[in-house]
Amino acid sequence: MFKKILIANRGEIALRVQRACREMGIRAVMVYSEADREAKYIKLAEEAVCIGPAASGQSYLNMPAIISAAEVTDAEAIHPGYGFLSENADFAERVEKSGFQFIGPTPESIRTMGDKVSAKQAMIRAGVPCVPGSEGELPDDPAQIRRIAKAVGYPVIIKAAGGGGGRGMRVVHTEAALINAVAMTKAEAGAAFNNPAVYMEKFLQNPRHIEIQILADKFKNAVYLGERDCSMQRRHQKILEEAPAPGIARKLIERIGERCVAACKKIGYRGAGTFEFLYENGEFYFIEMNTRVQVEHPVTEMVTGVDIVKTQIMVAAGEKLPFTQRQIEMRGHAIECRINAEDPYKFTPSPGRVTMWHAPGGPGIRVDSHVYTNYFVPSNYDSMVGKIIAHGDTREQAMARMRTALAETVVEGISTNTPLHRELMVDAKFMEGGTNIHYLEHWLEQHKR
Ligand code: MV4
Repeated sequence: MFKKILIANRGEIALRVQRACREMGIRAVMVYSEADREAKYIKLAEEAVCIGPAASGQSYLNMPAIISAAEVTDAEAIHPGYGFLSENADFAERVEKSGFQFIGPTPESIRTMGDKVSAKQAMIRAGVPCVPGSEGELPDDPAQIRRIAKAVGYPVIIKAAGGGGGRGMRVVHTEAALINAVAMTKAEAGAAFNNPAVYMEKFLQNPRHIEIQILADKFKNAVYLGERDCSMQRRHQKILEEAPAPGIARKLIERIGERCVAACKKIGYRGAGTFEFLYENGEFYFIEMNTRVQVEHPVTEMVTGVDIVKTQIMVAAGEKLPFTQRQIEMRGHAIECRINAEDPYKFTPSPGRVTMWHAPGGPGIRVDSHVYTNYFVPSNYDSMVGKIIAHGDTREQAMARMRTALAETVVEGISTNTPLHRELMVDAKFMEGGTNIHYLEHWLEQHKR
């Protein structure tokens, strides 16, 4: 096992990985920007290295600074967390060329999944069901594009190969709008991702966003850890996630989970990964794969008892997965509320001094946050300041525990979205379960203030 790991991230996920290291007896080297100097997880770290000024381009995205920090501290591996460099294949490659283990998949896997056209082709070959659409990149010939759209059936969606997470997409309802939409998406994709390639899919009108968590080692062992329902989102920012997905038959999940595992084995995937699906009318359609640990990983940890971050580190060190699929059991239900430093209804960022932080507790409650009373939320980064996770034997119990936890939560000095979570937790449609990806935006429209 590694003796020392460098954690190339900040905030709650840096603390989450630091905790895994402590538990495993691994020394954690933290890196920080000038804006994060005062953070408690930096003060309490065994070792910490400043990698640059507040702007992430000069610190958390600064590859030479991070690799140098690993060199001077004699770390053996680098954990990228999520966001920042976590899905950057060039970074993973530079880490390994510098003699460190990247805690994640191979650069080739990251590259394949980063290009949404090659990702989809890999999944089709591996037998994972995908949204019907163009076979690969769209050709230039307008007549051919029209023919593909006609075969797929309107409405269609044009997506950038270099996009993902909702960036670089355009819905097309009629043939009259098609060619212009393709040209616009290509131009935007060329500018934004330096890659003008686009592809086409049937546009699903009211899907849910269901994702499958997998873990794989370097010996082609892989397991799936069930699913998460991440449909509650606004402008592609998830705000609440849960596991399992309400109302989806276990048999269906098992079938799709087994497909994901088979795909991992086929492509030689290693580490943690997430297969994102749209789910509509009882069918799963693959859209993208994430090659990192995700913000919402704790709901899966709560229902399976598997420590995803620890397992990521173990398999990166070359150990075998410590469990087989048969040993994975799902128990109860978990819900995660993301706490953001923002206006709860206008969504404008609310950075600044937290004059009071009181985190909830009690049975089934987990809080992943780096915040404490007197912490200063910098304006340079994402607004998420923590996550409250509630587990229960049933979804009803998880919701009841989450309501109690949200009632106990006190944050003063900045605005947070806790009031929004308190309202959603007593919303009739949410309580019923199974709301789709448009629900929150419609709800906000109807609850305007
Ligand atoms: C779609 C879709 C409907 N049909 N693809 C948005 C994020 C990116 N991961 C894929 N996205 C979508 N792809 C087809 N063929 C609708 C979305 C979508 C969405 C997906 C998941 C979660 C939230 C979403 C919000 C708007 C649109």
